Amino acid sequence: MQVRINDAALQLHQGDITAEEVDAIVNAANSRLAGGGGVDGAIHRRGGSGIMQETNTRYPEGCPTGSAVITGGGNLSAKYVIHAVGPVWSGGNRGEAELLASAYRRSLELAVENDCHGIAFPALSAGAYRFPVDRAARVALSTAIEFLRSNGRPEVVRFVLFTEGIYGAFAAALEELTSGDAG
Ligand code: AR6
Repeated sequence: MQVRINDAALQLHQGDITAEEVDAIVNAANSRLAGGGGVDGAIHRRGGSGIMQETNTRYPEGCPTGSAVITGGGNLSAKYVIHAVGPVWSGGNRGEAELLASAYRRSLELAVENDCHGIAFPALSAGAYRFPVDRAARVALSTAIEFLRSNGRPEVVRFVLFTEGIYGAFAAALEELTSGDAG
């Protein structure tokens, strides 16, 4: 599924983000940048140990929740990995939605600053961090749409959703957010 926002494309794919051939893939990291399970484990396994060496050297203090940092892509097809730290869901009254939006925004800014034409995101916080997937989808997509409307870049913003269920939630949210748009 794809919608156009200005000159950019916002796309939804189902699959494994580690195989993506875009300039930057986004990792759902933790604030210590310590690695873990889920998409984080998959990226470090496939990308090799150089990625963790780089985060340790360049970002020894880690990365605050709601922000992101960038490294090279190691053995991945992607040139860069952007390590974004989404919030742990704890009921919705602790600024989780704003922190999640901020993690997406900072990732998009880093992509533009590093001349990335394409960026691929997983559903940040929607796994181990338990953010309800429908809400996570609305936050993710509305943040990307707003960013593309203001900046027109990156040219391709792709969400790579691991399961059919999560893909379905993103598709429904995208439909809802763009219904009434010219295209
Ligand atoms: N490609 C795309 N999406 C994936 C992949 C993959 N290869 N593998 C899992 N997902 P999670 P979080 C989906 O738990 O909730 C880690 O331990 C998954 O189905 O990876 O932000 C970190 O170190 C889900 O929809 O990230 C942190 O400690 C989405 O990616 C913590 O988990 C996010 O799930 C971060 O938790």
